[in-house]
Amino acid sequence: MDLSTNIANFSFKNPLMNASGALCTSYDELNALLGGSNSSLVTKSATPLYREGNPMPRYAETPLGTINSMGLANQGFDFYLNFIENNYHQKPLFLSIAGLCLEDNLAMAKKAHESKAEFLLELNLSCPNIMGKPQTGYDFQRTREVLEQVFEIYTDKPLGVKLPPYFDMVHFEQMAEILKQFPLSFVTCINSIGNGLYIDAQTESVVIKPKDGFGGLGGEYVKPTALANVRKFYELLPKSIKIIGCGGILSGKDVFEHLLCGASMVQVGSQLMKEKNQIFSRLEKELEEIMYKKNYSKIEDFKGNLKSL
Ligand code: RRO
Repeated sequence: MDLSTNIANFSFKNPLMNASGALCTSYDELNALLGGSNSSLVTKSATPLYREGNPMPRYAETPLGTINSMGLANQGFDFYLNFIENNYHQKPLFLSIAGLCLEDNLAMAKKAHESKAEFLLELNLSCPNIMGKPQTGYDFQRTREVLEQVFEIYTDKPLGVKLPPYFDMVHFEQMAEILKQFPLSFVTCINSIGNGLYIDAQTESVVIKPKDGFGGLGGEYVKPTALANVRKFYELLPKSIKIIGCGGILSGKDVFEHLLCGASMVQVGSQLMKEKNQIFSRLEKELEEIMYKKNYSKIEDFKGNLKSL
């Protein structure tokens, strides 16, 4: 079975990687992802300097997924770029950045541009957990300005954006019109569904501390929203912009569904947190079994081929 896939000039031996934020903040976590059967990894979204993040508890597991409000807790950009520079020969790697302002994104993009390492850059336009800061991806004009300025300095390496979920056909179309105008290599759909509220009836309390319990939802809750976003952007964007599917992947069947909607790769977040890195070999095996039963020998045999009625 051939599970290989491509984004820009990078080849991946299978379509499996972590979602940014899931087990990719510390050196030990990143090192474990480097050794796993996932073909690639993405680092925790970085800011120029170390950030402590929001007060704890700021992550909770629920029966159908997870809720988080980490608040961009990370080691700082130089730590992640350094990790990539030391390890990019081992696997194709993604570096994620999420500046709190345009200047921060430009400063990090400039350093990434100047690095001799080869990697893909994922620009996170969709962090839902910074108090007082709306998600860039929900402000269409701002998204255009950010991309205009980033592409002025970031010209050589592949660049993609991590998008928030959209829920309206007009919003899919407006965002696609903007994204089309840039030489993006990929878009990642979706970040967590922002500002959900999970509560515990027994204790009559919220389960995470920041923002009175409001946080980003991931896991089973979000799969239909994720598939809708993957599908719509696959249809609306030129085929040179690959889709990375993220949201609700618990099994090989979920991976298959994302690929069928048009994803070239998939990212695993909540279920990676719950099950740890061994999930990747299970997902790989389950995807292979589904492909075998359906007589598919490679991803191109079914990628994007979702049928309408
Ligand atoms: O750090 C976070 O709170 C966070 C980020 Br940057 C993000 O993009 N998505 C998310 O669910 N949490």
